[in-house]
Amino acid sequence: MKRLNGVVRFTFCLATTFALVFSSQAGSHDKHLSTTQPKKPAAPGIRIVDQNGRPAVSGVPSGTGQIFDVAVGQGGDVFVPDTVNISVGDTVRWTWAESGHSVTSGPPCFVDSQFCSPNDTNCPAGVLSNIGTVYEHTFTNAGTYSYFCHAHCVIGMTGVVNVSGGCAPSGWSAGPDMPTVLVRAVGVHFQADGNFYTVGGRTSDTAGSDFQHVLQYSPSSNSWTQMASTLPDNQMNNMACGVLTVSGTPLVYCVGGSAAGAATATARVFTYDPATDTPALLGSDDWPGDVTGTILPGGFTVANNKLYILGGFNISVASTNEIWEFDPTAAAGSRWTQKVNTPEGIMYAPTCTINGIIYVGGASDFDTVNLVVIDTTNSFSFDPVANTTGTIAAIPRATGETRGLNFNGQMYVMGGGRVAPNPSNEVDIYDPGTNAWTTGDPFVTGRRNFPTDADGTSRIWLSGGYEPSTPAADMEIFAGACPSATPTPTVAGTATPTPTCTGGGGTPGPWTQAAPVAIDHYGGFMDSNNYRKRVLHRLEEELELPKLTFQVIRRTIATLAQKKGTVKDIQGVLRHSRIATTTDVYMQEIPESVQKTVDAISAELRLLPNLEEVTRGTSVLLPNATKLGKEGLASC
Ligand SMILES: [Cu+2]
Repeated sequence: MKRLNGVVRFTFCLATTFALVFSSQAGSHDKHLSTTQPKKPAAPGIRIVDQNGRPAVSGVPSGTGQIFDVAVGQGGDVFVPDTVNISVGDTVRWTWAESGHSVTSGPPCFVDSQFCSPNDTNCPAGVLSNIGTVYEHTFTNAGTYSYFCHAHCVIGMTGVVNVSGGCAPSGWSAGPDMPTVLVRAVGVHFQADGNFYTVGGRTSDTAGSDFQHVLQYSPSSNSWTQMASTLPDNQMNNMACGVLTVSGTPLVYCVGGSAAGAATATARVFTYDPATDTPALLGSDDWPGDVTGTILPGGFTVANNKLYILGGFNISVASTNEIWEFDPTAAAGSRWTQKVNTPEGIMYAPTCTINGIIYVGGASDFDTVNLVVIDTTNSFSFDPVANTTGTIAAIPRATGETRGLNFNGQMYVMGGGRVAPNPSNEVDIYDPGTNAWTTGDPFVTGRRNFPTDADGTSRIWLSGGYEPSTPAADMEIFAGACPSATPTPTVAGTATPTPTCTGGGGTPGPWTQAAPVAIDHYGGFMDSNNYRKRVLHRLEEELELPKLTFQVIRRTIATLAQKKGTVKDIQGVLRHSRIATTTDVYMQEIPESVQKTVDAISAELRLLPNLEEVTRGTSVLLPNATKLGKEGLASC
């Protein structure tokens, strides 16, 4: 049944995909293909190569130290493919198809020096390399690695390497205890070394219990270490922290905070460099959101190398509703910019950034009648570029005093809250693509005000906090589910697919997966990168296709349509400006491997007995059907 459902969904979504391909991708790859590609020797079963004849990236992590190829400047100022999904220990190999480009790590247009062409040295220089250059980097830590071309970042020449830390054992497991009980510290994943840090916090609620230290959890040794340095002051509780990169160096920035038992709050900013165990006061640019000296930061998150603080807590008075943007690269004295206000006052709010949009799901508030902190379901989005807030579906339970984490493009709201039955161990998952909430695998012990963070792709760490009112030291670790139970296509003569998992085995984890859609929650088209990740990659796994991209679909359309219409018709459907593009690039004899994917898709479609009935969208295969009705889009 799963298989058939997959086919039905595939058919529905293919219609959507066709529409997206026509509307957003038409013509964009016209120049990418050549008729004289070297061919890999054909292997049994389906095997796909890219335009250069190299093995195509499957989108499924390998876990076995493989090499993944990316072409630099192929067909324009782009990386092809611009997203690769690999496992720890895998290598990405960039090959220059054109001169005048670089591979430079960092959030778009900000060098963070984690890796760079041609030799990983002096990354801020942004050395451009010539055609034929080959640069390799092996990824040893899980995480989401953004990179860009130094010359063309501003026009969108960017790429992403998603590095999975593996998938076993899937689900929650206990980690080692911290060296101390700890509440109200901030959890920070530092991608450059792969470690999870706690910054500040306190060991009880009595004055003088402030913890002016950083704890380091190393996933590789599965152990905690208290760093030697001492943080600048005792206002260590409820800070807003995030990793920002300046002049090629990523640092942890922390803003605000209070001392245990105090009714005042600092506005100062300090940095902490995990690489050297060095804290430093910024010395300027105190947070303007705390002009009264009594306001703690609310929700916080990093977007595009800027730290955002949403709302706050005017201690024992009220929640606040200002949004402040901190740009570490701006001149001293001008690093803060006030944005629009939040729709309601929020504090201790679960907040994260997904594809540049900031989401809040649940938040504490202050009951000004009974003078107590309460939990709410307040939820909204904030677009930091447009400087607008938006509505989203409200989190299904009230919570607060916890974090929201971006985990594989969804927001995970981790337990939290203080009004019974909180604090909770529930994990609520918000999917921006569907504007819907689901419930994830809960962790074991409910808690609030605990340090937590994720590597973005495969691990979530949390530790300590109030359980339910007593400071704790225990740790829980989530390992993401295996990306697919059958990550590698079966090769004839091999008994079983090669699972990348051990221990937990090939059983998919318990995390929920929303159905793919093509409409975002504003009613517009989903961003094509999102669509590629959420729809194409999932269909690819579900149908065990080795590669499913916009390009493969366009080729499929052209090839299938060859038997159905004239060249002119197909040119119209694909919106090619020149008929030569249609005939020479898309309708030509294509590599055997791509042909097999075309055949596989064709076979899937033909398997369905009542195809015409269930896919109104198949009309796009007919000549001149360049405009799709809305119903075709809404069906998946
Ligand atoms: Cu470039």
